[in-house]
Amino acid sequence: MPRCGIVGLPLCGKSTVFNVITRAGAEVKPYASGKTEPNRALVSVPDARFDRLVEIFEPRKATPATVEFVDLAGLSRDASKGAGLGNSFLSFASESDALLHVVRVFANPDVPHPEDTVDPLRDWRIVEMELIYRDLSVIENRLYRLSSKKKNTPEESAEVELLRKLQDHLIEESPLREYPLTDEQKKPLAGFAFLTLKPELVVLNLDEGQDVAPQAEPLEAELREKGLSSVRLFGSLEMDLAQLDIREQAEFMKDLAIEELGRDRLIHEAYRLLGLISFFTSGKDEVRAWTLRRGDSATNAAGVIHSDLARGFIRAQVVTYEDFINAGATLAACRDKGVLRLEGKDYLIKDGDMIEIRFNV
Ligand SMILES: Nc1nc2c(ncn2[C@@H]2O[C@H](COP(=O)(O)OP(=O)(O)OP(=O)(O)O)[C@@H](O)[C@H]2O)c(=O)[nH]1
Ligand SMILES: [Mg+2]
Repeated sequence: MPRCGIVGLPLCGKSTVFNVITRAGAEVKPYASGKTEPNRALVSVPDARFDRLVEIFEPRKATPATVEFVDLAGLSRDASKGAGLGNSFLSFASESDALLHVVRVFANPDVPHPEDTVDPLRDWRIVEMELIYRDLSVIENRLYRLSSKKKNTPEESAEVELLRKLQDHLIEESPLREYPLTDEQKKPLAGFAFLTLKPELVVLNLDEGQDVAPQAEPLEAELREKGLSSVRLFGSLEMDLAQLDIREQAEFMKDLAIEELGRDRLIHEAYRLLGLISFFTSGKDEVRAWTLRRGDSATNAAGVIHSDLARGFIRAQVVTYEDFINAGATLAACRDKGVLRLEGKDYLIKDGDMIEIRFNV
């Protein structure tokens, strides 16, 4: 199950953003809680194609794709040195596949700011620095252990050489994502779960009607330059909207002249950032969206459904969602139009493929 960890300074609105995404109702308050156990929730990925397939097949069961979101305790300055809830927080963050970094842009005088003033660019840098220091300490521990061995294997010597380079890079206060790593080099590094190698999406948490330009633009400019994505979100407002039913929500959005919820954009962007795609299986029993990594093959897809399907894989019957709809939304019509394909083991699954696995065990 892909997992997205929510990070940021204390009181920047992490639990608010978590509630917006998950509609879970986690506690949100204007003082630090000292809570270390993170809030977790599974979120269905909104997907209009999936909704349409459910309408067409009217299955007994409909199962959308899901991502787990984890709301962590606030990360203070010097957390990597053990300040605040520092290290326990950082170890939770390392279990995530991607980070959602929340930055406070809202003013709200009732909520104290750990750095006293609202300054999104500064705050983003403080947290980035903590992530960098955390990665540095992971490398230092590993180098220490390797150097205390009598003799290193050739693999270990190669590891030491690479880790030293990464260490220098981090000491320059640069995140590992900016270090040119080959795929070959990345593989053995996976076990370290480096925080600054994880994909990161920045959420600017602001108030509706707030003139954000002077506050948010320096950070947005910096993120553009670094190639990181960001999303603007009215945290408190969307959390309130998330409590309403669909019709009330639509009315409020009209009154406030809001065209699109940040929530859906945020979940889509997180899914894309995680490098994930969806494929569908559909029938009268169940319509289901399954999750794969971009670049996964037909046997990977079979294995996600059931290990037997991967073991006894013969062929995958594939039609793209668009072809299926354009052909008239039945498999027979797809067959007539010649858009139904039989693919082998190595076929790379595309986002939106509708699949049936032929197998024999
Ligand atoms: N005005 C305004 N207030 C907000 C917004 N987002 C959060 N707040 C307020 O800020 C306070 C902290 O919000 P939380 O979501 O609990 O922040 P947090 O980052 O989870 O806090 P910790 O977990 O204690 O670090 C609460 O009083 C929220 O109501 C926002 O977009 N606008
Ligand atoms: Mg919180």
